[in-house]
Amino acid sequence: MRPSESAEARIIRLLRMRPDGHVSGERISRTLGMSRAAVWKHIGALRKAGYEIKAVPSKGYMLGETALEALARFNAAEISAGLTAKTIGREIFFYPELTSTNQKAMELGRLGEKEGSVVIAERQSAGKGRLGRKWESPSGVNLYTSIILRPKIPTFEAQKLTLMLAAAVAETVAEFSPVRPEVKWPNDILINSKKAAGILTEMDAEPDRVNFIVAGIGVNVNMTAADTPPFLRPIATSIRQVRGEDISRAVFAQRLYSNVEKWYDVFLKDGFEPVVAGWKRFFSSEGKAVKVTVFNRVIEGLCMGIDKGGALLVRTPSGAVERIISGDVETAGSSHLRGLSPFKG
Ligand code: BT5
Repeated sequence: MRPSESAEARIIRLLRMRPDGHVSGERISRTLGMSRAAVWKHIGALRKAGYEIKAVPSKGYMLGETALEALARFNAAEISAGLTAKTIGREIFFYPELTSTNQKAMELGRLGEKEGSVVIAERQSAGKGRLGRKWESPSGVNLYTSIILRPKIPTFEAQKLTLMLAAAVAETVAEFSPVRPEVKWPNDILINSKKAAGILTEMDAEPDRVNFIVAGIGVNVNMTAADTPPFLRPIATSIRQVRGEDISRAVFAQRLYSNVEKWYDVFLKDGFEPVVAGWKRFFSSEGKAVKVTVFNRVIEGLCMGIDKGGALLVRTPSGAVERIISGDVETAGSSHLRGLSPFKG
C-alpha cells in the first residue's frame, strides 16, 4: 500500500495486477483492510465513474478495459493510484469544470484546506494567466491544477516559489517529451520555442508573512492543433504534438506532484540556491539578446542569467546591468528581435 492512495485507487491497482483473472472480494477486503461491505461500496463508486467491473459469483471481480482505455482515464482515483508524493496530491479536488482551479484553491485555502491539497479541472471557463491574461483551457486533453502550499516564509520570498515550480514543471515535461523543454524567465515552459506550460502563483498574505500560496499550473499534455484555438496555434504546443502520441494525464500528474514535492522540500531544507541550479538546467537565454517589457518600460540588452534571488540580469548597451524582478521576456529568436545582434558582453 502506498501512503497517498485512496481506497478506490488501491482497488484499481489490485484489479490491474490481474488483467486476465479475477480478484476475490475476500482478497480485496483482506489486502485493503476493510469490510466486504466497504469493498462493495467502492466498487459501486468506481462503476459509477465509468469503470467496467465484472462480478463473477464464487470467482470475484475483474476489470474490463483495454490499455488505451486505461491510458485515457483521468480522475482522482487514477491519479491517487500509484502516487508516490507524500503530501502533494494526497487530497484531490477533481471537477469536470471550474472557472479557474486557482480561484477554487484560493477559496479552499481560506477555508483552511491543508498543505498539499490539489484542485484539478477537466476544463476551465475562465483560466487565468498572469496580469489579467487568459489561459486557454480546452476540455479533456490537458492538465489544469492548483496546489495549496503553506510555507512559513516572508512575502518577499514568495516569488522564489515560482522559479521552484518552473524547475519542477520543466523536469516533468522532460520526462515525457522527446524534445528537451526550456524555461523562459520566470515561468514559461517552452518546447521548440512554443509554450507548453504556464505557471500562475497567487498568495494570501499578511503584510509581512504568507498565509498560503496557490501554485497554478497549466500543462498542454494531449492537446492537438485541432484542439488549440487558432490564434494560439503559432505560439503554443503540447507534449503530444512533439511526441506523436497521447500520454496518460494521470501518470503525468503523479510525476508532477512528486517533482513539485521534491523541489519544495529542497527549497525548505536547503534554500534557494539549489533550486536556481535546478531551474538553470532548462534555461538557455543566457548570453542571448533579450527584450524585457517591465510595465511600460522596455529594456533591451544581453541576458546575463539570473542572480541568487531569481531576478533576471540584463546588461544594457550603456554597460549597466539591470536587475529585473518581474516582466515579459522575448529572446532574439522571436519575431520582434530578428536583426538585433547580441551586444558584446
Ligand atoms: C501563464 O500566464 O502562463 C500562467 C498560466 C497558468 C494557467 C494555470 S491552469 C491552472 C491554474 N488555474 C488558472 O486559472 N490558471 C492556472 P502568462 O505568462 O500571462 O501567459 C498567458 C499567455 O499565454 C496568453 O496571453 C496566451 O498568449 C498564452 N496562452 C494562453 N493559453 C495558452 C495555452 N493553453 N497554451 C499555451 N499558451 C497559452
